[in-house]
Amino acid sequence: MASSNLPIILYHYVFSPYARRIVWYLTLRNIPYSQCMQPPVLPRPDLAALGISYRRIPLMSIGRDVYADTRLILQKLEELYPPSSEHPSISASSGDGAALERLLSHFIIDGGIFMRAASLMPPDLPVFKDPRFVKDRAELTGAPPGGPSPFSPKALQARRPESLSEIRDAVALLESTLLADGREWILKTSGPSLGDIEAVWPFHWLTTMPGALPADAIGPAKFPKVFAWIKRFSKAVEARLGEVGKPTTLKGDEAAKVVVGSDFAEHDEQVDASELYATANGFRKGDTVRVWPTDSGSSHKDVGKLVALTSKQIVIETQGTAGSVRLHAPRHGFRLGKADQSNL
Ligand SMILES: N[C@@H](CCC(=O)N[C@@H](CS)C(=O)NCC(=O)O)C(=O)O
Repeated sequence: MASSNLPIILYHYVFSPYARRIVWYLTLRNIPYSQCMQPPVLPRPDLAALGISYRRIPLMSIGRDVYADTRLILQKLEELYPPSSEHPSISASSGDGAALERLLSHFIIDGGIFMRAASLMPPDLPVFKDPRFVKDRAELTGAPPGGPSPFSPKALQARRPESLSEIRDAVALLESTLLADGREWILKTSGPSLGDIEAVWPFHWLTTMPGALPADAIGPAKFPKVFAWIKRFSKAVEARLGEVGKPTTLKGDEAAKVVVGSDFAEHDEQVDASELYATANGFRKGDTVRVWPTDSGSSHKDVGKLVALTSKQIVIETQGTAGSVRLHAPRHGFRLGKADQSNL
């Protein structure tokens, strides 16, 4: 269990749609945090100084624990900040609503909707003229070095028709099912909820990039309910952002000092002896292990001492020039290996 009066720092960059999921959640729940802005391409020395080689954005520190992956970050914030008058709940704690939150997360992230949305970034965006960006994103996706990048303007153009069809299908699903009865919010709540965050973010992102969606095929005329909902969501979070104000921005070394100088957010963490993966592979607390995501950014493997392995998370202790931290990764979408098994 995490504890709540520790400093929270979000490592991100403004254009990251994944990071926006966390910014919206923190904002809607009035949870104070600072931010440490990162470059959109590698290297990221602020994270390397904490001994972290995980390359995706965002990461979030709570005290001296650092969390990778928005799904684990949201789960930890839910634990850390139970509903109160200061931090009202925006999630369904059980039943159909909780199931829908999880299923929407799987649909959008594991079901490929986000990757399809990423393929719809307009190929003429200035960023695609930057060879560093194109190469960096090829590395992210595991494309063979030296080969064509899936994020070159040509490759994007080639994938566009198929991606448009997938995104249209997802928008049509929302229009004809969850939003069909004219409700304002996905889970029929009185304001935007976690269910809305889980469903809206890639579509919202696409509407912020002129030229990403052809208005006649995927726009308000064809899908009025979905596009009105995206606008409503955007307005509601902008209004909340205006009320709670901007977070403090810390430089990398300032952030590192806060992180390594803090107490841990989680205590008494253990390798759960009943975890099949631990018994089958002989993992013990203190083993030197490697952890990495299996879907993208997989060549960035974090090495450290195993602190905990449970049904929900893998925790390792990393060592960087600024000090050591505990890095947490969710079980879903991540793999744990022995540090000496370099063939994994
Ligand atoms: N499953 C991860 C995915 C995160 C992700 O892919 N983030 C993008 C930015 S929106 C990224 O890291 N891109 C490459 C980079 O910035 O290095 C999560 O939920 O946090």
